[in-house]
Amino acid sequence: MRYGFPDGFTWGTATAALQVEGATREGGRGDSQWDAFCREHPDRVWERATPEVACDHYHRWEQDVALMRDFGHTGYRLSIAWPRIVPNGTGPANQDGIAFYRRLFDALRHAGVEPNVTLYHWDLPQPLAAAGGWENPATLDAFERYARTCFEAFGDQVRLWATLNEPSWSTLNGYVTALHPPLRHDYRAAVRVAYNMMLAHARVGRLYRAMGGTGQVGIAQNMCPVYPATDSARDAEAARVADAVYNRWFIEPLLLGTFPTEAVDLYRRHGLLPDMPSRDLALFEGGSLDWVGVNYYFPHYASADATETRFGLNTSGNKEEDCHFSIKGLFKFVRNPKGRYTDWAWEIYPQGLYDLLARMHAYRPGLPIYVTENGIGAREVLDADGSVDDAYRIAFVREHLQVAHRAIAEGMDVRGYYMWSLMDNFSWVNGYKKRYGLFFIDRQTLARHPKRSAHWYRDLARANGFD
Ligand code: BGP
Repeated sequence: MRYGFPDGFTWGTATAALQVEGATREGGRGDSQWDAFCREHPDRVWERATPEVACDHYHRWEQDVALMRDFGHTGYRLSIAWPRIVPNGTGPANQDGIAFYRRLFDALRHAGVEPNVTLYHWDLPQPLAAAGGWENPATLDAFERYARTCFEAFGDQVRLWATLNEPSWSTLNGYVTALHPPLRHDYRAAVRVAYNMMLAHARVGRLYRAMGGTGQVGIAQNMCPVYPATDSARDAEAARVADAVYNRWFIEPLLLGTFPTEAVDLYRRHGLLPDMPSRDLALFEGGSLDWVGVNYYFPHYASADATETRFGLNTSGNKEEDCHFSIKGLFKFVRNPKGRYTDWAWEIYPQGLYDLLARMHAYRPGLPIYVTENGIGAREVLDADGSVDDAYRIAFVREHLQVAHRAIAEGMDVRGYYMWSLMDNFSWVNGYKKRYGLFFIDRQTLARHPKRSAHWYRDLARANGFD
C-alpha cells in the first residue's frame, strides 16, 4: 500500500534551544534553571552532562540548516532560548540574541524550511526561577513581555508559534516527581503551576492577536493516552482521574474554555485548588488555540492499586528498569505485559498517536494538528562506515506515520510531522546517552553523521509519502 500525504504536508524535525545550542555563556545569554540545576545537582544527570556545549548549534547553525535543506525537510520546530532574549528574565532585550535568531529564521526560509517556533521549552531564566518560577505571577508578566519582544522581533519571519512545550510533563517533573528543576514534591505548588501555565498560554495567545499577528498560535502538548490497566471498575476510575489531571487539565481550557470537573473537584477536596478569579477564567473564553501540537512517545496504563508514592524515570537505558509514577491512594501507571518497549522502558504503541489525534479532532473538528514530537531514543555508536543502521527508528516512525495517514484519510486535519529529533542532543537527565537524531553527533568532534534513518526520511519527504 502507498501512504501518500496531502500536498503541502510538513516534513520536519524538532529540537529545543537548551538541548542543541550550547554556547550557554556566549552572546549575552543569561543562566537558565537547567544550567543551574546541572551545576548544582550534577549527579542527577547521566555522567554529569551539561547543556554547555550540546550540539554547538549556536555556532554550527548554517551547517544544520544546510542539512535540513539537503535532506528534503520542509519544516523545523525549534525553541527560542528565553535567557538569550531576556538574559535576566525581566530586563532589557539582548540584541545579540535577537540577531542570532533573525539570521537563523532567515536562513531557514531561504532553505525552504518553515520554522515552527516554541517560546518556552523549559529554559526558564534562573533569576525568575529563584523568585518562585511559574508559581509566581511575576513570571507570567515576564513571559508576556518576552513574548511581546519575540513577536515584535520575529513577527515578519515566523508564522507558526507555540507558546509552551509540554506544560504537563514539565509541571509533573518539576513539582510532583521532583526529577526536573525546581526539584519540588509539592502538590499545591504543582496545581498552582499547572493553572498558571494555562493562563500564560491564554495571555500570550491574546497578546499575539492584539498585536495584529497574522500567523497562528498553538501549543505543544505531551498527551499520553491513559488506558485502564485492567477491565475492573476501579482501574477505569483510576484512568479517568489520571487522564483528567495529566491530560485534560492542560488542553480543555484552551479548546473548550473550561477546566475538567474531575480534576477541579479532586483538587478542591484536597484543598489544592488555587483561586480562579472570573477575570482569569474569562481569558479562556472562546478558546485560545489556532492549532495544537501533539508530542507523542508512549501511552500509560492506570491502576487503582497505588499503595505507595513513588516516582522514577528510567535513565539507564536498560529495558528492565521500570519507570515509576505512583500516587498513594490515587493511581499508578503500570507496564503493559504485552507491550513492546524501548531500552528506556517506553512502550512503542502507534495506536496511541491515533487515539490522541482523534481526541483533538473530537474536541474541535477541523482543528489543525501537527505531530510536534515523535521518535525513539536509543544507545548508539558509529559503525565502520561512519553511520548508524537504525532500522528500529525507521520502523518506529513508519508505524506512527501509518496511523497519522489513517487519521488524515478519516478527515482529521493533520498538517505536519516533526520527528524528534534532527540530531542527537542533551536528553535532559539522560545527558547525551539517549540518542534520538536523524544525525549522529560525535561527542568528541561534534561532527554530524547521517544515520540510515536520515536517508530514509529524505526519500519519504521528497516523495511526500512511502510504500
Ligand atoms: C519531550 C521533550 C523533548 C525531548 C523528548 C524526549 O518530553 O519535549 O525536549 O527531550 O521528550 O525525552 P527525553 O529526552 O527525556 O528522552
